[in-house]
Amino acid sequence: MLYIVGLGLADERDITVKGLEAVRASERVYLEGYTSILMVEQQRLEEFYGKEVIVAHRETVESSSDEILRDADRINVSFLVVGDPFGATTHTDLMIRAREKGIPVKTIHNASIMNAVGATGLQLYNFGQTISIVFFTDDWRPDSFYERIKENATLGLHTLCLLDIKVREQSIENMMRDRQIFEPPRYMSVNLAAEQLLEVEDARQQHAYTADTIAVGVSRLGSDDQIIRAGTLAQMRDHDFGKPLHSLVLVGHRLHLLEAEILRENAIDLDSLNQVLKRDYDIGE
Ligand SMILES: *[C@@H]1O[C@H](CO)[C@@H](O)[C@H](O)[C@H]1NC(C)=O
Ligand SMILES: CC(=O)N[C@H]1CO[C@H](CO)[C@@H](O)[C@@H]1O
Ligand SMILES: CC(=O)N[C@H]1CO[C@H](CO)[C@@H](O)[C@@H]1O
Repeated sequence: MLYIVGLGLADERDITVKGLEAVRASERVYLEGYTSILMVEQQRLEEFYGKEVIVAHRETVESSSDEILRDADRINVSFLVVGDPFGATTHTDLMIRAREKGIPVKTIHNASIMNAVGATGLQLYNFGQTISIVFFTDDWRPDSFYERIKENATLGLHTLCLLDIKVREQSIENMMRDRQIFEPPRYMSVNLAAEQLLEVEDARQQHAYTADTIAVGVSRLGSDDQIIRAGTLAQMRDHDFGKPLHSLVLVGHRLHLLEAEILRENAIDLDSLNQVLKRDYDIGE
């Protein structure tokens, strides 16, 4: 059996009981090390699970799926995924390869940012499409998310923005020389995401959002030191959210009374938030 196991959001103890049983019954345990990061060391996972954990980087999952699936028609292999297996990236590729080899696959879910974002007090039913924001470079500033935010905004829906993570990036020089030397990991902050969003709005000028659009910045969701703060996009650009991982929600203009109440509770600055709520948002029952 190939078990694809969601690990939850924060630490080694977020795994479900079912997930832990699968891991303990597996001969080999892989940890997907690229779509996201867990806030704990690999060693703590190994101690808690009582198993060696092999980190599978992007290269490994794509080029060594044979190795990952080796003998899984006879033994159990677990593939651990931070968050939920079907959170941001799906693992369809690995599932298809397993199926081709006649290996049964079982998925064990756990929390991911896609549902944990409900901790902001915004109702999951009122979210539109999720978008990803990547680090802009001098000559690569992809902004296709803009159209999708605009659609959300038209319907008054909230938009979850997943922020870029760069791990195991190689410099051009190291890549050309085929040296396995990697740059330090980078995690996009709420500050940078807000800045890039505002830059795109400045360029497009179609009012999908403005510096006054209300947003909720979150960091380390699911951990003991999580931060959830609401304010305008301009405030998101400056407020300190501390260590990674960060995510951002753009708040749609149709708000339930209770959603507005929790935004106020989490306000960076209550007066300015109230002003914008009153002026730009439709608060209903
Ligand atoms: C695979 O896992 C299942 C359930 O977790 C267990 O019953 C079974 O004995 C395991 N198979 C092997 C070969 O370890
Ligand atoms: C969504 C989900 O299944 N979350 C579970 C993740 O695991 C923890 C602990 O094992 C559970 O408490 C959550 O309910
Ligand atoms: C195009 C559109 O509907 N834009 C709306 C997006 O949401 C803001 C509030 O966040 C509204 O003021 C805009 O009219």
